Amino acid sequence: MFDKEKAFQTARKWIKEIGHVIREEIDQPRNVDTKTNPNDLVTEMDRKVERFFALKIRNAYPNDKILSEEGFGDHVTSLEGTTWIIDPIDGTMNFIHQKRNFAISLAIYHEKQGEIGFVYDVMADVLYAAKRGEGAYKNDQRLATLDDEKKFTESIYMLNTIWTTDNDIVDAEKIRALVKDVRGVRTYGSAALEFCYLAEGIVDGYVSFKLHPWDVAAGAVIYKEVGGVVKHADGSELSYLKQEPLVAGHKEIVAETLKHYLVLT
Ligand code: 2AM
Ligand code: CA
Repeated sequence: MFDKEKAFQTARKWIKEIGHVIREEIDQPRNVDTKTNPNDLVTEMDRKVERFFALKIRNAYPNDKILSEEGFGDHVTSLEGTTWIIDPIDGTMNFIHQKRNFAISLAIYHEKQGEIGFVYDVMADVLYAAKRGEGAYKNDQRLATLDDEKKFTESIYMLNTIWTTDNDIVDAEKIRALVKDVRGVRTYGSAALEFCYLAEGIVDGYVSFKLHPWDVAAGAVIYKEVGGVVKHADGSELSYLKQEPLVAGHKEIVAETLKHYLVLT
């Protein structure tokens, strides 16, 4: 049986525990390795945090699956049963260069539904959390439902500026048009935190084209609780099983983005 409240409390405790360790060790010297390209970074801390969660989950929930970034998880091909989707450090580049603006992202999906989402801004000690149907929280503060009125031209939009340069995934000319048409653009470097900023209502739209399930799964649960929309860039639902291009935001802003600006190549 899936005991949602117990899983929520247990995961919360683990996140706080390992978050404390990260803060304690933030100034230690780091070996930085690269993965798929010279800017795709990983440290011993990414692996240590993921290993921590994997051991805890395998011990307490031996029948559950783990979908995670650094290799301690399972080969997950469906979200049937219960799946923990984990990014031990989302925003590794920020972790290394800035020692802040990174997050632990942990979601629990049960029978294909995102039931629990946690995004922990470790250095700020801010925990964003949601249970499906029960609202989203920033620490103890319940986040308000999004305003109905939000104009695309008055929105603040998040995107990595790399997508305004020629690339194989999306028409960069359309993305440059989007940059001109919205009020302003921000890039924070952690997809999980970017979803939480959407949930707080301090930014209104978001596109990203190469995110993995662990970057997105927890933030999507949190954002949907305040009425946010999260879609595949072709307008369909995300699978949360593979790398996918996405658009997220206020309902009207997602509609406008899909209609005028997203041309996948
Ligand atoms: P990460 O730090 O867990 O790798 C930064 O723009 C956001 O994109 C972060 O959420 C980051 O997650 C993710 N990211 C970084 N490099 C990536 C890559 N090569 N492919 C896909 N996502 C990446
Ligand atoms: Ca990561």
